[in-house]
Amino acid sequence: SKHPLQNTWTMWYLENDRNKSWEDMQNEITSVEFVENFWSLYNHIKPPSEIKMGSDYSLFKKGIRPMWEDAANKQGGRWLITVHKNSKSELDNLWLDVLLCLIGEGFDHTDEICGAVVNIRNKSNKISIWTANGMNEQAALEIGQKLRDSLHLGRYTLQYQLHKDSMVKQGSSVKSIYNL
Ligand code: M7G
Repeated sequence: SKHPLQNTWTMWYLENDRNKSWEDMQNEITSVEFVENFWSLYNHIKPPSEIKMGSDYSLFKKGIRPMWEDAANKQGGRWLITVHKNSKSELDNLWLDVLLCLIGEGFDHTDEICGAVVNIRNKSNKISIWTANGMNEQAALEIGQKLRDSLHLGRYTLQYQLHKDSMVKQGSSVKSIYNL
């Protein structure tokens, strides 16, 4: 028999398209509620290092859209990891480890987790873990520390940014309110 996950998770793919609004570029791929279905999905799709420049994958709890505007994300923010461009396998391994952290629910404040995103960009790739309430410092820090420990982040820094700050940024970089 199959092994149920604690939550059902939805995978999204964003493909850059000048003729569409940002929201319309988001495509829901599928939802998984069993460990076995997660692996079928994972094995079926390209790793992040092989998808088009400008595209994203997102994995979010079912019912939460991977956007700032969703009620579950509105007050939230993200732990951001800026991934060096020089290693494809590092990006792919990090993304898989993040997915496993999410579906494995290894956090004390697991209800604060909304999802995770990987952005494939020219400048640098980004992996971020979105949480529900940026003002819940204790939860944010516990999640960040857990990520640091489980992902073997070594030289990478973790920066926590509020979505409300990302929304209004105009090219300039968004301030981070916590750093690990
Ligand atoms: P990005 O894809 O997060 O990072 O944001 P990038 O700057 O490295 O490409 C790029 C642009 O996508 C933003 O300036 C917004 O116009 C749009 N965008 C990104 N996100 C995450 C959202 C979102 O959650 N909601 C809306 N409405 N637009 C977004």
